[in-house]
Amino acid sequence: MPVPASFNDITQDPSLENYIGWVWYEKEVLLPLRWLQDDLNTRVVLRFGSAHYYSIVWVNGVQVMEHEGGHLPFEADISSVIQGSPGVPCRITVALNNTLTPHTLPPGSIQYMNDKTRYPKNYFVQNIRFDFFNYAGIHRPVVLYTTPSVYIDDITVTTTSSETMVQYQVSVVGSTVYSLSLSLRDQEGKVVATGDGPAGELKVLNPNLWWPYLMHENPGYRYSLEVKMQAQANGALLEDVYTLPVGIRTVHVTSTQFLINGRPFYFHGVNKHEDADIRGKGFDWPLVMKDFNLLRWLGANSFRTSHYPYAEEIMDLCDAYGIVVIDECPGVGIKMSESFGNKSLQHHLVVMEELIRRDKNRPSVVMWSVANEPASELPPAGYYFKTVIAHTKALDPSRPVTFVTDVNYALDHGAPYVDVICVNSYFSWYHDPGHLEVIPLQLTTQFENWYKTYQKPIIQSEYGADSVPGLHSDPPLMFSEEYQKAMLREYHSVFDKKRKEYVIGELIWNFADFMTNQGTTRVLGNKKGIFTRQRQPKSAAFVLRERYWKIANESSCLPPIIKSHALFLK
Ligand code: BDP
Repeated sequence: MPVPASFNDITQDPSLENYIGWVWYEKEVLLPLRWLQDDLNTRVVLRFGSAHYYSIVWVNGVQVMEHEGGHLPFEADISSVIQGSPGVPCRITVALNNTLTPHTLPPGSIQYMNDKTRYPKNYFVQNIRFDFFNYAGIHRPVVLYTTPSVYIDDITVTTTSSETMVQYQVSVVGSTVYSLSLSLRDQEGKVVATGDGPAGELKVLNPNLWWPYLMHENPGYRYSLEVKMQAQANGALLEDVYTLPVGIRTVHVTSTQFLINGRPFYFHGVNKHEDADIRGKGFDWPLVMKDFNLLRWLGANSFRTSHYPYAEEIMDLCDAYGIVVIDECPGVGIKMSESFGNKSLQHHLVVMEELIRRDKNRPSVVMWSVANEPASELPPAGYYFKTVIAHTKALDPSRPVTFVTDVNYALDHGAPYVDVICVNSYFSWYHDPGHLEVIPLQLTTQFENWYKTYQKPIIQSEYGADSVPGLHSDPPLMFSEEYQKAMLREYHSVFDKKRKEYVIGELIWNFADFMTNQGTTRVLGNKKGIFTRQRQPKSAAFVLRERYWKIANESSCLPPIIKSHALFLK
């Protein structure tokens, strides 16, 4: 089985495609001799970018770690297991289980079909309440790396632009006696600030701020923070050096605006999935680069990581290109009342800790989303979201927090705790199917109700319609490319009115068609993409492209270089 990849679509075996339960991976690798001999001062670490969902890992038959949940990295120090055995291959064994329970994220449940007249013995299905194929496998790169035995374990950086300070905190593990020196370099390699010790502030004169794509002619500017640690251990001088890209930017939310570096930011972007033919959710560089080229072609300045954290390599590109991210945890399909109990809540808090630890230093991440479309009308959702959101804010006071709702404004128990209202709606699709004419009234009412109740800015975090590429109909009928386009136009006319007031963003559902469970409403998956699963544009992509470039062009701070590009598009 290739790694990284989902295992589901690699073979011709339908039972592997829909497999639920344990799978095993095993590989032998030869390690450099010096890793195996230098047993005191070198630490060897085995790291997984992600694996779905529950993982147990052995090295040379010794269990070194277990981890609950996909989409996030986990690692273990394997030095003691491998050292002292030069020349012997290192055997890495992984057992993975993709069974979901009411307390995993996402939740799910196993249902045994006990009617012997209809199902074979021990027949069961896994029920999920989310709309994407439940791919499993080792989805992201697996690496072995080394550090000295005294090492930099973590760095936290926050930035404020008033005095243009970069605040840092460094944690070192392995000894309490060490020295730390820091230097911040600009993109020309010039040192612009220096510091020492485990915590402090670096002052940057006339900084180049990190700006979103289409908001500045040089978006995604990142300094480079070099952190150098030195320590004496076992008679040797140990040195660990880590270089972290740092974008200087601020984020603020008012009752009507989302401000990046003090300027109003309007999210014109997409929702995505990690999903493609054959590889499923497996990380794939050509696909990732194609997607970023399409985002830039589209004039999208942002996306939400619907409905789980994306690969770190993708997040690196967001930082570099200035693509703004609403970073969502895998809290999708939280519908059963059991999933609002203490066991689920504790796990949700741990997942937020893992996500924030991974992504806290990323300038592209401007907001955390703790869930998508939970049953937030259920009374326990109030305490549940109050707790998850408070915990998230305690871990990272520098960013706003939200969750994405499709519950009626008057019934939602989680909305009081969010900083930005993110609302999904499918007028003329799941409600009043075929009736495009209801959109203006229903969408306006939706916005007014939410705003009157909470006086918080609103993002239309999902809206969309399926279209089967190549199906045409005029007048527009559902599933044709024309219907998808017409639906967009109805929504856009309301957005244009409300973005003068308190609507701060629109994210289309979805960037590309994606695979789902089979069902009577899904034709080889969800077809709400503006691109096909193979990343070819449907007609709707051109409508959105024209709109996004027009919005960018209207923005007063747009530099001439982008304006001319926008003109060229016309
Ligand atoms: C929304 C969900 C999203 C679905 C979409 C749809 O958030 O995951 O794929 O509906 O049905 O409710 O297309």
